[in-house]
Amino acid sequence: MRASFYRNFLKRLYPPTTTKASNSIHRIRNIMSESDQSIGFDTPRLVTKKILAKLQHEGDGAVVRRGIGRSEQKFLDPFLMLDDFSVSPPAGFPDHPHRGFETVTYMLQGSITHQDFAGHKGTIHTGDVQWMTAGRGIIHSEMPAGEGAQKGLQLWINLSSQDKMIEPRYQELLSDDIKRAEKDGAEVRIIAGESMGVRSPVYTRTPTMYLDFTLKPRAQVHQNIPESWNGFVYVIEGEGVFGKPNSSSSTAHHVLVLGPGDGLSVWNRSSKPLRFVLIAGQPINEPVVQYGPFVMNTEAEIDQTIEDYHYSKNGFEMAKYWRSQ
Ligand code: FJE
Ligand code: FE
Repeated sequence: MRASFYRNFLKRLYPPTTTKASNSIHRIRNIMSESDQSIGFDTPRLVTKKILAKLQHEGDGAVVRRGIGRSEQKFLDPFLMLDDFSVSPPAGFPDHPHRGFETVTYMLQGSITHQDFAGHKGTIHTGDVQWMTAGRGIIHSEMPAGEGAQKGLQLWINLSSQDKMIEPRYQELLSDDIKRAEKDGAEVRIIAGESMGVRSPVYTRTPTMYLDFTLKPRAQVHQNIPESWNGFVYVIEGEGVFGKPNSSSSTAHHVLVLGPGDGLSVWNRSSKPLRFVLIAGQPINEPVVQYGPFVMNTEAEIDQTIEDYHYSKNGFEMAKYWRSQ
């Protein structure tokens, strides 16, 4: 079996540490804890591309580190954009539309208030997630709700042609409701998908995995990822070894695009915590035509969208007199 081959390969590189050869109980325990880390996959995914998300200005005075959606990586089907954002009042993302995809906002520090043209209003705080399906149309503002820098990640996930014009909807996950799991110094918050036998309740129209891992020094993790999906890592904090045990380490603010395989292995060999998100999704395999906040399949659909937005129709009806407060 290839899984056991890989496990043995790792064991050879990382033999269980024993201080005394005679200490057979320790030896057995160490071996067991290693196999507890059970690698449930056959083919480890390797990092095929490493991209530094440099700072740029967006919205009205906000700064973002764009990981996906920059020239080095325009698109990673089904992902259109990943921004690591920081906004301090009075900066923010004032009234703007979306059509044809989902935005997922995950707060890392502080709060953001969201208001939309259908009267929805809400504030998400550190650790909370807003999963917004824009569908046929949303116009909203996203503004900082506290003093100083309010930080988080915003991911844009494409919708398939049959879902682009669905009714908009929101799913809000409060920090306390986000399920966690922990194993041997590796903690995971499960925003979407499944990890360590725990599943998120979020419904993802485009099948998606969104996991937030924190590894203590010397911890490792082996996460399954469906073989046909595209995936990447974004390093939030610290330094880690991704893919294979002898690869060079990656530091904060890097996107690591993953190659083919059915799982990811990560090691924290540093003396500080390592925090990263692992995001993967089923590719849609359709043409993508993007015009700013509108993402459709054809130029004609983009022209139609611009017209709908301009004349407040086909989903943008509420736009006519609406302004955020
Ligand atoms: C947008 C420019 C933008 N990244 N991260 C153009 F800035 C935006 C936009 C955001 C955004 C909002 C938050 Cl809360 C976090 C972000 C870009 O709103 F939609 C377009 N079209
Ligand atoms: Fe937005």
